[in-house]
Amino acid sequence: MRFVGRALLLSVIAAGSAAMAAAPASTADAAAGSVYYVAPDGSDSAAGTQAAPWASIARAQTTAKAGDTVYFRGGRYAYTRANSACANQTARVDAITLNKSGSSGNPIRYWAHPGEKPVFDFSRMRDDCRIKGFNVTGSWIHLKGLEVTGVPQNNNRNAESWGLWISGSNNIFEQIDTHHHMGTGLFISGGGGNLVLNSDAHDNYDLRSNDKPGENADGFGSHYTPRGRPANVFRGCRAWWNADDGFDLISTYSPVTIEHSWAWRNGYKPGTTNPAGNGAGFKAGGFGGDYDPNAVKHTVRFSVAFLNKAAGFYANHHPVANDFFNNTGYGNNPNFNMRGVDSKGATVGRGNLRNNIAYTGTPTSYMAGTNAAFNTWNLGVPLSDAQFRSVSTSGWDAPRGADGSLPVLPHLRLAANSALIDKGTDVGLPFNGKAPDLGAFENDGR
Ligand SMILES: [Ca+2]
Ligand SMILES: [Ca+2]
Ligand SMILES: [Ca+2]
Repeated sequence: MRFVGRALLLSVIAAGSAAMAAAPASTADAAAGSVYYVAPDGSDSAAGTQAAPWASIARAQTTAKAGDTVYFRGGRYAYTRANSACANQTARVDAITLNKSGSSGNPIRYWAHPGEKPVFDFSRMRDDCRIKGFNVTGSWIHLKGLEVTGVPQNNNRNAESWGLWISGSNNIFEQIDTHHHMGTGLFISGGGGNLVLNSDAHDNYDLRSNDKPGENADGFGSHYTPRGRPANVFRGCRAWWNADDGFDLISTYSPVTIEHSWAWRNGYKPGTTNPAGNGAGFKAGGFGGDYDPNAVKHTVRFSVAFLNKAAGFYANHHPVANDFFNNTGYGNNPNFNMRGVDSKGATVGRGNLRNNIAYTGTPTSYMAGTNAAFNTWNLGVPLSDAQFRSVSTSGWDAPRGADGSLPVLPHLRLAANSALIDKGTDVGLPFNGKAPDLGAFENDGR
């Protein structure tokens, strides 16, 4: 646990000042502000107290201000229509609009009541245009413990709908379970300094997209943020069985850090091995294949990709070299694809790769031009199932810890006598023993 704590501390520092400022909100215990309650059987004309809760998040937002906490009781919050009409069949509407901001150190908190599971169910919405379940345009908002499901596509004239759409900044999305949408689970579009923490996105499938079914439903996305904004950070997140990609960072001009996150079986129709969309585990940038002089470096570290339809870790024609440190790719096609683009538009390998494991499947592609060292394919270390405590690909969706932390599984962790222990090189991140190990899970010596 000590190792994890140090890793998180360094991660927060690396994520930049905005993320540092946001961090205390996730651990704040005593809200200085007022506390309100919402329940599925509440009433928006009630007082918003625990004894007389409101019924809707919209009602709560009209009263809650910076520093306040709104608790949601367990149960189902079902939506059947958006909060505005579709102007036409390709317009965008919201079920829920969060447009009221908190402030630095005093977010507005929309939290599950401790030990309870509020479920926001949008599956019965019939609006005939593109739908955002949650549209978060405000900043300094902290959502925690909410399940978000079922945003539909109700015509075939568009690409995807979205579970959560975020254009605000400095928000925290913690222990969010976003799934079974006809589009991306959580989609950052233009915001910066957002932290997505210990959240899951799975089984998303845009079966009515007009380009091609399955082409647009990613688990998590970060796109279109202008240059110069603080990093958006994904930490402790899992993305599985999304029809397109697990994590997708195409077309963004501010940095993204993904760490301690897992992606598997993306690119398939959920629950099957029938091909659907692109199928990258971590798609780290790119601009539709073109060179873009404003590209910035993204970071993917301490993360695992396995059994994705396409690449586990993919540069996606990114113009600059991203950092890929201490990741594990298992059974992807290939595990690391560093296909980048140079200023003349020519294909070239782009990536800084250290301490990574590529095991089974195709190890790598487009490595010419990368800066790669101390990875399994550079070192010639022995690779076999015996190097790991387990190579199981099931059970990765196990329940999280009470604090939202990832389940601790033996899968793809190094065996006690593994030849991959201490074979890495110091990249400025925490490690145990005399050197970093290879892969996503540093051996703790036990
Ligand atoms: Ca796609
Ligand atoms: Ca995608
Ligand atoms: Ca070590």
